[in-house]
Amino acid sequence: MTENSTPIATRERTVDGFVREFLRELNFGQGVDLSRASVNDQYLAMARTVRHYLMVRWLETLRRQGELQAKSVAYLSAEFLLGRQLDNALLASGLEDIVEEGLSSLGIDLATLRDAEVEPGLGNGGLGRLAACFIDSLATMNVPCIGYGIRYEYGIFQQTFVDGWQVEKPDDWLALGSPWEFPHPEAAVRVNFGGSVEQYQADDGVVRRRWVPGWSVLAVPYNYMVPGFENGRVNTLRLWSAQATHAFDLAIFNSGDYAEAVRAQTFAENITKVLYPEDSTPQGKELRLQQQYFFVAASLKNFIDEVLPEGFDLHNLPDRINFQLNDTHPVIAIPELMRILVDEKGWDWDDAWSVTSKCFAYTCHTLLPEALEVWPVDLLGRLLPRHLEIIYRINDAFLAELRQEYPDDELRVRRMSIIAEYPVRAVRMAYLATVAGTKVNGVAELHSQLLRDKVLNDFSEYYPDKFTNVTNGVTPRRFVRLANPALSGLITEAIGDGWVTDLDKLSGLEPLAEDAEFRRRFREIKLHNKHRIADVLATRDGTVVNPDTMFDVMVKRLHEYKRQTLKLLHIVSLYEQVTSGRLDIGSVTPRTFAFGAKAAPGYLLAKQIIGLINAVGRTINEDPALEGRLSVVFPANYNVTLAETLIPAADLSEQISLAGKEASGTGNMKFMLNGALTIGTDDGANVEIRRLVGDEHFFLFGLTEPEVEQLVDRGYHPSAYYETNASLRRALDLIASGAFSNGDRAVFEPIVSNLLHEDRFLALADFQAYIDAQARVDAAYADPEQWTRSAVLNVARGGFFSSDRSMRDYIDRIWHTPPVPPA
Ligand code: AZC
Repeated sequence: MTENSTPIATRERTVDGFVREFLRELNFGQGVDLSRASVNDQYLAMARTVRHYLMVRWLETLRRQGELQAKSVAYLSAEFLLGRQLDNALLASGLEDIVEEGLSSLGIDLATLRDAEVEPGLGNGGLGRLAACFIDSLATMNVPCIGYGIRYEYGIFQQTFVDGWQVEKPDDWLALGSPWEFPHPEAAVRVNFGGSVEQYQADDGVVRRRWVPGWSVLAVPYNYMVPGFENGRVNTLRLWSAQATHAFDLAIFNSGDYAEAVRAQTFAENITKVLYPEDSTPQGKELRLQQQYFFVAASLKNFIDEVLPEGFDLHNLPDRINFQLNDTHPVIAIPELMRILVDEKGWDWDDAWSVTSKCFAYTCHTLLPEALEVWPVDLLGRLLPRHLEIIYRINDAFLAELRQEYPDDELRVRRMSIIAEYPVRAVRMAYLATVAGTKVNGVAELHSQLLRDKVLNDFSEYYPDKFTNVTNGVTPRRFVRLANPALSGLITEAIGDGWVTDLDKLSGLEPLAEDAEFRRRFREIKLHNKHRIADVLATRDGTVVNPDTMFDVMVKRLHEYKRQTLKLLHIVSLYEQVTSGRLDIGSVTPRTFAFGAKAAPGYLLAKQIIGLINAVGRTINEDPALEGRLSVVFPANYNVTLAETLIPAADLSEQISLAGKEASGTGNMKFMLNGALTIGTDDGANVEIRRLVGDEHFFLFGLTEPEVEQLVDRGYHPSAYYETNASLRRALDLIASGAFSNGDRAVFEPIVSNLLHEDRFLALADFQAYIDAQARVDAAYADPEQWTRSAVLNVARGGFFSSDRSMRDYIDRIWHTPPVPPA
């Protein structure tokens, strides 16, 4: 690196240097002076200043990448749930101390600026947040990676409560400025849709087919920095925004039809207008398929035309890139690459297939059959006619192969067809990804096993080597180092700071679980974190929580399979026993039950459950007899930012999905690493958490996956549990009586009757086991020394759940992309 190419970063890493840079940004970037600057002005200037410090590293990373042409990962994901950027950028660049001091010399409080940042909520939940953790880890591990996704103008909706019911508001996250992005309108690429396919005679005399699109839009890239932790590497996240090819029709405008004049523009820009808020029940909406093809087509084109050097021989593409498909959303990339190679480059089919089938790998994030995306062929054919043809041809070849392998098993062949025939003819995207991908992975051991043995069983028999597991992980930078500064300080004091990039080092804390003084400090930190969230909730919502209680926390999307209702039945049962006088409040472990959950706007039962949680919460919180001992908090709009203060305060982590339904979970890992104990079923990554931490430090309950299957096969009758279990009956009767709805029995009737007559996720079957496990929790909590010992061991044994480890597994098992040496 020459001296000239490092203007800011190396020369001005001092408090004075930072202050100068900051004031310059405030004056020349925001156009205000300090005395008149709003908090938002200060935040924007601050963000840009920090950005400058990373810039040299970013440019250097790009330059070296161009030079080395090392094998990279392109992480294709319709969602990146990034969370706030400022703190992460400060941490990565090692500027925290300088900045804090510099700002305070100007009379500015860094915390106030932090709070001014609106988080980019460009994802629904697990899968989107996982993508954000993964790109953080790859940057930190010096692995070349480019993230490709969608720049939604509106992210995941803002949740508010009106009388306890969820009301969604648009998430206008760009309204106050977006200092972390770099738009490149000059690098926009055209993405086509619709039209038809024609046959023509090419120059070489061969008859070929090509797409004659009906309409197109521009994809404008917005680049984001993805800084590694203190290693000087800055990878890129490229999010695409849709723009019309022509702004508007001047002739129509002049004739006075203003709405018509901008129609095309509005239509095009709708593609990236808003994130679909369905998590795990995709709606087969045309706009959603448009979004998927839009970002994937732009990304492939960008990679081939811009990232690869000129003249690159695409036969070598598999040596240069892995396109990782984050769930089925980007799977349309497979026929798109075939189309590019066959139609645009003129390759023959077999050559194109041989390259394409080496470039992609697919991660599945679900076990719910309804979450596996399927696109009706009439819709797909209308929007992407050539891609549909290509998919049919891929399927023809695949079925022919299968018939050779299974000559007498036409039933199996049909089962495995990429094209489903019922209820409508449709493309099964997971099957397409499995046929074309080099690998298919689940996200926890149990999940991968169930994929192999059940969901994709035919495929795992046919392609035994394709199937693998990579257990999820979370980034310790954001979810420990930043989210829990007090605990981080204690850990660093005990074992040094190497754990931030090598989380296995946490095992060094094991002996300290036996050290009374260490445990005392650990407890003190937990209490401190409870006060911290109590302050946040008091300021944000005016909610009062008592830090001197057990924090029992369940935060995740609202879904029946996750069983928030089971948690609720526990609470209602406790309340019922106390108010009916069968249980003395003095003998109840004081608890604060905390929920956080958004429901998909169209998921009515989930929204009712939110209403019920709030109604029960209101009743309990208003009961003077319970004051200070039992309370329920449900802060609206649970998001990454709230998670960062809530999780470090938790004592008990609720991971109570029905066994065999939660693919992995990642919240469970964040809680563990922040010293909460888990009450959980044998599901997803809970299985691995329990194995690592040990049975004595984990509260296991409930049916196992095979038991669930047996029970369902035998015929599950939830009402039988209601009839034979008195406390369950009393709890359900209390809800049904209208006790939480001013006597109105109709309000929560659908929830009660669903539980009694359907209960798809066996909440009633697991009720008693859950109550018993909660009694074990109470007993354990009564001994603070033993509890803290377990909590410390949870941290010490949680190193496996770093997303750095997940990335190593992807690299070893799927990508084979070695890190490049640091600059
Ligand atoms: C989630 C899974 O539900 C969760 O168990 C997992 O930890 C997470 O992905 C990351 O792998 N799934 C989703 O968010 N969405 C879909 C469509 O599965």
